[in-house]
Amino acid sequence: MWRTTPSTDNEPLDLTAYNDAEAMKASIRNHLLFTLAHDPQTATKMHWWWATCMAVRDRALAQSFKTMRTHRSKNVRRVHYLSLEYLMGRLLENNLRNTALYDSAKEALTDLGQDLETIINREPDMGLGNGGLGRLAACFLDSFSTLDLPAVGYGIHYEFGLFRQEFVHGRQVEQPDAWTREGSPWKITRPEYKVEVSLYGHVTQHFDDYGNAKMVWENCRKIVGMPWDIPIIGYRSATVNFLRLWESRATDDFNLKVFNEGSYIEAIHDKAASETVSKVLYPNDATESGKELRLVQQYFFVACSLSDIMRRYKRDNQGWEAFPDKVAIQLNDTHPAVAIPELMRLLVDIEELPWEQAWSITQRTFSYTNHTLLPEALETWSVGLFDKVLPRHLQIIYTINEKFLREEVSRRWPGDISKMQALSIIDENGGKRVRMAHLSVLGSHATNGVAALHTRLLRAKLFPEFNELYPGRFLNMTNGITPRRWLMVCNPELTSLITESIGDAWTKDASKLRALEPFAEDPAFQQRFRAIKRKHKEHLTTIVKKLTGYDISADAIFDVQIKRLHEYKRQHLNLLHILTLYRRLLQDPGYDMQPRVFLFAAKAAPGYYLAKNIIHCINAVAEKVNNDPRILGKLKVAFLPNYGVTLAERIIPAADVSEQISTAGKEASGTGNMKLALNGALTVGTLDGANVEIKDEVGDDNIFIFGLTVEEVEELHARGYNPWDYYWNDAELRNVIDWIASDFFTGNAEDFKPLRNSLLEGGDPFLVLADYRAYVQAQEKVDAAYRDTTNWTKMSILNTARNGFFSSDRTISEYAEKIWKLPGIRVE
Ligand code: HBZ
Repeated sequence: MWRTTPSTDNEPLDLTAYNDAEAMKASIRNHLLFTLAHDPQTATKMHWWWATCMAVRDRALAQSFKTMRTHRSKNVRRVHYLSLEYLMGRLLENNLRNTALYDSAKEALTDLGQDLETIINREPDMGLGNGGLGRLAACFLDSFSTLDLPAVGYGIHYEFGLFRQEFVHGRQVEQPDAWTREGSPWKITRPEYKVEVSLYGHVTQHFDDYGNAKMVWENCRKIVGMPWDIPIIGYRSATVNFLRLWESRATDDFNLKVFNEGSYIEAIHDKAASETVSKVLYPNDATESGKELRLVQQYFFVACSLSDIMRRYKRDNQGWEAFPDKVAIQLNDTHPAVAIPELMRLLVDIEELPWEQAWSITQRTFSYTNHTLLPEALETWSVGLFDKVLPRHLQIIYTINEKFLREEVSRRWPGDISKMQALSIIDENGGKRVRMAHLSVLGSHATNGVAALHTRLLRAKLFPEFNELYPGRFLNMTNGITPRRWLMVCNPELTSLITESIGDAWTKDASKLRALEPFAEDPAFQQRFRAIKRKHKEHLTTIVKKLTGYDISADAIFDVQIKRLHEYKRQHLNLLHILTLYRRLLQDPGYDMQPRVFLFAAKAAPGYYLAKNIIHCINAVAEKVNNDPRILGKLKVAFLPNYGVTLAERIIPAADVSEQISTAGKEASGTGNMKLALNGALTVGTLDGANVEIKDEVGDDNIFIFGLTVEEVEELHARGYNPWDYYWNDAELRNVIDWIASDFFTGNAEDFKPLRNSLLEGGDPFLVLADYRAYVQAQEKVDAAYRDTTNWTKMSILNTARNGFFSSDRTISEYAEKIWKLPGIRVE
């Protein structure tokens, strides 16, 4: 019988004996009846989903208590991952597979007259992120627990995650994503750990009895951070860590105010304003908008998290000098960088440590990951806005900067004003702004890039002066993805084939996938590998039909580009190639090409006009191409709406070709490139981001590389790039560009003028025209290669075998060893 209490009151809860189908069944039934108050007869799929999640959650919590006891009794060092975004996707299947409860849950539900797969598909995606950066954070959480590392993830409990995307006449329309409207069985509120946060107000200098000056931040507005915890279950590991998400609430004195002053309406208004802070995720994945609410969000979550970290530290330790020995804090880009002046404020103003000691503690505590080189994506805040929202923090930043310029920069480069300007945290060019990247490099002991090429450019182009000053501070940590979600969960069939062939050691050490290499030319293995791909392609055809109404054939090459929509990612280069094929087919119906389906999925930032124009154009081309009987179904195009983690899990195992075609030097790493290659898709890519390392791993014969290199891009810009040269020198290119600007696709020649103009009059900032011919040629090689089925399958298998390096377990092990100095801790 299923019991909910431990046998002895003070023993750690042990539910490992309750993992069979019978126990799971009892557990699911009990939760349905007594947690959800539903009779199995009237329960909906939503209730069954909740009950199943709760049954898994019970077991995870039992393990989390053991984890907490172990960590606390050993007073362990922990890493605290600060990220404004976590793109978690669905959790039930992942948690079932990680805990090995999948089969018993399936059997239990079948006994209860339910179907596990249907229940799994009932879960809404937890989409609290924009793209790669947020998904990386989610993969890292999986690796923390899997590797038994003591870790806490901190973030914001957004009420609305990334918008839901719909198409209306081919144009993107945004709808709110109320992911938590029905609550979530995974999140547990912890009111006992709520935190009060101050904002706005002003700073005054006070003097104590001895005449010592002290800065006091007063007349602040207060809000409360309420924590929600989500258990993070690793793969076959005993460690269950937590992701702690802060929700903003009004302070308790709001109630007093209502009662005392009779200002009911004003009080309710203030309450609503407080609760706005965690309301919605900002949907920009590159350009920074500089909005006040965004800065408030950043500070709110940082202040809550640091207060929580310090509470835990004080509980188990004495004195501040040992703080960096127990606490490592990783900043996921500059979004949480205000943590640096916040820790300084807490140590200097509240704990009354001397400045120099506080600064040393701060630098030893933080490390910072940079995710972009794009100048428009580097976060800066106007000094005026900063002063209004966080006046004391601005003072602290000024002090940090003055000391740095005086004690370090002018000592190293006496009298060199240009070095001062290059290094200063404050950008003085046209309205003073705080450069968050400079603050992050300065306030931490390590700054890392996310792929080898990106880190090289970080040192050479973005932070050359910092690199001269602190040569050891810049490290590379090539990104990775969790092989649990991106192979075991999304492709269980391939998972079984691999394990059957080489054993299961690869699930914890993905580099062991190399053992598959000898199977690459084995006809029996090849045949099974192909059958699995085929099955996923067939499944995807039904999804495409449902989402777009288009019929596609699983016989065609599935060529996919799935990522945020941005000019630097060059979805429009892909589009020019599609139009090239379309024209060739119209001019010569016998044109010999392998049937191909081009699949896109991408959200555009709501204010990014050109990105939305590109979406509209791809949809218009799809509508024309898919309904044109003249091309005999050789070409199909579909733009799948509302890209997210779950849709990615369906597309990736079905892909033959992976489009990774950013302008060299612009994509920091990419992680979709890794997911697709791991599932056997062949990459068509530029030498950008982690593509370079994927090429090194899989070998030149198993990837299609094309286009300008970073150096060539630089030279071209230096010579003076003129897209018109390419336009006039390449008739086929000219024809497809002119076609875009004709009335052929929508009946209105104005519709795609913005796109056309960006490529010509607009100067083509991302060199689409310069790379066009090389790209078309690379695609011709893909077409030819696909005709040799045996060799294609071999290449595909080698991609699976040789992508183990890109496991987030490897990435996190490197962070733990080189940056955090964080040992794993065995939990019973
Ligand atoms: O981070 C991405 C990079 O573009 C990609 O190359 C890399 O693989 C990935 C993980 O390192 N960056 C983002 O996804 N960035 C954002 O989503 C973002 C979100 C909010 C912002 C700015 C950027 O204000």
